Amino acid sequence: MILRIDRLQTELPPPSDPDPNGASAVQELMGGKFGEMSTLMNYTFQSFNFRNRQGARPFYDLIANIAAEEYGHIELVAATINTMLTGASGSGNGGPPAAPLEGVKDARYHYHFLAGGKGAIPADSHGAPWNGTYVFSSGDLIEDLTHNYFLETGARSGKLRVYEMCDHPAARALTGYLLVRGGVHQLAYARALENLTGADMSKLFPSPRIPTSKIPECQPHLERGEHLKLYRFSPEDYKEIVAVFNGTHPETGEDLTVVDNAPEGFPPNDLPAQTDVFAPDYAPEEIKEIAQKLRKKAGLPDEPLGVVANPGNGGSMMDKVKDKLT
Ligand code: MN3
Repeated sequence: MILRIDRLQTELPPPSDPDPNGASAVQELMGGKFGEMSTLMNYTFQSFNFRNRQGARPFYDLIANIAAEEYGHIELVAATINTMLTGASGSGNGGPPAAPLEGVKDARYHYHFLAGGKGAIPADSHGAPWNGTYVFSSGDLIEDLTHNYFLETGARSGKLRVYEMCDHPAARALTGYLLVRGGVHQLAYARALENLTGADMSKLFPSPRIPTSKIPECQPHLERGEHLKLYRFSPEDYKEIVAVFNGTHPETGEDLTVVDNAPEGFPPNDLPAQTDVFAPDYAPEEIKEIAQKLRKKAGLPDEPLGVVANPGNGGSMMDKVKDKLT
């Protein structure tokens, strides 16, 4: 089972200038063949289907645990897309006969507005839905690990290309972080294969050659050693990862470590209501009132118990968001 923590794995900036076309490029990192839904579901199904777990425990623990981190990656990609869409289309006022969505008529990804409430969807940068054929779970451990190594290779190439296409601060923060973490996962699968077969994957296939040391948005993560750590996303389980994820980083020579907890994480930004798409309603104040009454009845304090990066700011943030398109 999965234990859920209401934090993001890395800090994202609050909404600034909306960038709906940039958000459509970021969709590739969500539902593209090499996106985060693919890494999540590949490792999830491989762990579900893993036979003779006790006999191969360190490898099972490694795959199952990386799957848990990938759940947090799809969450980050969604938060980035939603941030970039906040304020896109303009005023947010009025229903028919006004046309509050006219400002995004020429945006290249209408699903964000027509199918969703300026929210991420499980599809790629062209709107093709993510699909289960992207999952490779053969049952053969070496085959699966080799697939995973190259999946992480393709995933990191994709992140770099989105970085090169989008200079929106949220897209840059996302890709800077994911490039570093994808490097750890690529390395983890390389170490697993090396232990099983003797093949030194990072020497045989030194790809992709992404100079994270030259990417400014990677620096804070490198300084905190995020390129060396594999987190254990479970209070009690998956303790045998240490048997595989050890030794030194092939590029820097620093020691690899397993951290005995999930990362502390960062509170998400509370993104403001977008009334032109009825998200979460055409009159969000009414829902807020109902929630407040229910909260009171349940004996909860007046202030919401959830933690967000910008308490009390979700409603007024729209004022600060400039509209790029109209
Ligand atoms: Mn990932």
